[in-house]
Amino acid sequence: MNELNSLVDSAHKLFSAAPTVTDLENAKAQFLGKSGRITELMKGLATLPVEEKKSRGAAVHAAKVAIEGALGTRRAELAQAALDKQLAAEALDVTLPGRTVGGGGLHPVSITMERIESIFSSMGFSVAQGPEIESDWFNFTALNTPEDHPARSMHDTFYVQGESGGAPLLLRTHTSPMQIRHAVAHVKRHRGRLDAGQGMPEIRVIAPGRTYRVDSDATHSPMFHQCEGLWVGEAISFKDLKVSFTDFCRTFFESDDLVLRFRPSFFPFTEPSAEIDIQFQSGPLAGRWLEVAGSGQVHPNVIRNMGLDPEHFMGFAFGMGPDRLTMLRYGVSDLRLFFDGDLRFLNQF
Ligand code: 2NM
Repeated sequence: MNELNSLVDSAHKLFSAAPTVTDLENAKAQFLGKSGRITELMKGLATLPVEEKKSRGAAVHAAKVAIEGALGTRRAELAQAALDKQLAAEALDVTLPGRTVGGGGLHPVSITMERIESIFSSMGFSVAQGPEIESDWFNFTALNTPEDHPARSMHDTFYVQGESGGAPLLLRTHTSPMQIRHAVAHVKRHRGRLDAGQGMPEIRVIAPGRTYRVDSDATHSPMFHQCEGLWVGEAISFKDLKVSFTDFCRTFFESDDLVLRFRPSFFPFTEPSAEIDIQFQSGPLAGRWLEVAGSGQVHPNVIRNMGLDPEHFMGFAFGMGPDRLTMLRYGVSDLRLFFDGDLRFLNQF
């Protein structure tokens, strides 16, 4: 191998071995710099005779071109390596899930409440909400509940300080007082037509909300939920109660073959009265009778307290416990789980 060839060869080896751009530029200086080997050889040409200068010049030039070529190749390799490294370091994983804000959710009993409201709304009922601190009049007296009824005892009802028009105040024990309020306002609004003998649009309302009783065990909480319903018109009968409530239960439990049983009972505010039991035909609760509501034809005294004449108006009412409906729908056996605020339980809904 002649001298020029081995010069090109050693440049090639040095360049290829240069790990960084700086090393490469230093190696370049050894050949192409001001006092590099090629530069020196170029300078040496000046002293040669013309003929030799020509052939020697061409050979040195060829060597220079080869060295520059090797330099360019290595520069490109190092630039590509630097780019690859940067791309790897700055890579974005576009398949990574985004950071989400922890989502809230409705309480299982709220889900049930909304479900009840939506089903009865679709049947033409309005939704009435009102005070949880009630007067003794709306909670008991207007509902035909006598002074000596056990529900009025200190053991069963939370009384609070203060009074309303001479009547004691208490935490409502059911949501029916709201239905009385709603009915009284409805009758007042249509007083003119009633007095002119033109009748009145029917009262069709449900009253969902919190209620309170002195009671606490696996199936009773001092605060619980109720949803009561009321439908009053000129000829709203027990048949309408059966049809409406059967429809509701089958929609609520998504079960077309659900069977209902109306079992004679007693409430001061209805006559006749009935407990409503349901029976699933399939699933884990199949075959058992499960109590879901109380109901009946509104007592004439209660119709009168709504401002209506019981000789011309009648209807039905019912009351159910959304807490119990939630337990049945989801298969929960201890009511207290709903009110302990344990997110490990609540997040399952
Ligand atoms: C029940 C059972 C039976 C009821 C009665 C009334 C009203 F306002 F019309 F008098 N509202 N709800 C009622 C009737 C409630 O709960 C077990």
